[in-house]
Amino acid sequence: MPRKIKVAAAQVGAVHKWTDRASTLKRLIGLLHAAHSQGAQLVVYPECTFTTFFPRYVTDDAAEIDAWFEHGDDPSQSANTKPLFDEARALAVDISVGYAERTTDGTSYNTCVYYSGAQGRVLSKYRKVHLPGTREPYPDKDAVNQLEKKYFVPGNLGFRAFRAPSLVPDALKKGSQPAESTAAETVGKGDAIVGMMICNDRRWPEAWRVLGLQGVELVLCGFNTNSYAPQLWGSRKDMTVEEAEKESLFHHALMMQSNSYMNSCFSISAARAGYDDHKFGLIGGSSIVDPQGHIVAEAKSTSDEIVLAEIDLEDCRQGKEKTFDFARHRRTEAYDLIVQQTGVEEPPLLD
Ligand code: CDT
Repeated sequence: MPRKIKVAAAQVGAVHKWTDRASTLKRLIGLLHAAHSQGAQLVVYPECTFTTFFPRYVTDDAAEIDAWFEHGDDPSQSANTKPLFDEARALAVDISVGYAERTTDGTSYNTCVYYSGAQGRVLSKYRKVHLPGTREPYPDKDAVNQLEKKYFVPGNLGFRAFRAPSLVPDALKKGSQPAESTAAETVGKGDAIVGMMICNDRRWPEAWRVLGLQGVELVLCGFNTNSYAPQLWGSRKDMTVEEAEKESLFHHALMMQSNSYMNSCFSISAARAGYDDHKFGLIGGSSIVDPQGHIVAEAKSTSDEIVLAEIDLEDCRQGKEKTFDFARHRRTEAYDLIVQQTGVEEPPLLD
């Protein structure tokens, strides 16, 4: 039984430090309209969508830092961001959007929410677990900093999958299945099972597997990935800027394709791309990947761009029922180190 939906990544090009929020918001709403006019039911935006990617800057100025954050629990009600959510509601389009969250108790997270346009409310929130980079700036003044450990704390919500109610037509709902049907007979027939992660999380197979174990069918991931960052990883010091950007894009595709395949799910990734402040390069490569690991749609630019595809969630079934039927093939008794140990412990040296 087909479960077809039309989905989009809204790639967002350069947003400079001096770009005013109102003009960025206008671009985001423009992208929403462009996606909607092509039939998109769900639009995925990047990480920290509403501002430039500020963890590259070094400051202790509280007012400057405050201005990068959305304050409070619900960005659909916060003055800076509400117009995007209101537009999603008016168009009845679902959106997933990343932002810097400052909670009412003053804690800072790198967050995204899933907002149902049809229901006009946030259905799920995710806070970034894997914060890359450093707490202190690099001594090398020319290095591009990634101070996420300074500006955020690790997310405390885990990787929770949820059902998005308005995407799949004729989805099986609770209580609507025949009384005698077993749980196995309802699998793969309900509303879309969605999971979210943010940027660096996509490099960690543990994150994908936790979602995979909840039957995830669609993983959404907004990102800001440097095209040249030899001080971090992914681009060696001896690489030219062009080679490093190619390598960074290769790794992005590699992780979206391999993890989608190994968890038999679709994925949508949305980049903040281009040259922020005309000097900080971020890769594009926003994509939609299918459960066999193939890229079905991909950005052609590093500017504002809609990447759109019609996908059939039924295509997740083949992998989930065969090669990656977790219930039949996983061997948890062999995986204890995964949760008992964080860093590497090598076997002892030989005599
Ligand atoms: N935003 C974010 O998490 N970026 C990291 C570091 C990029 S540096 C090459 C990422 O994993 O893409």
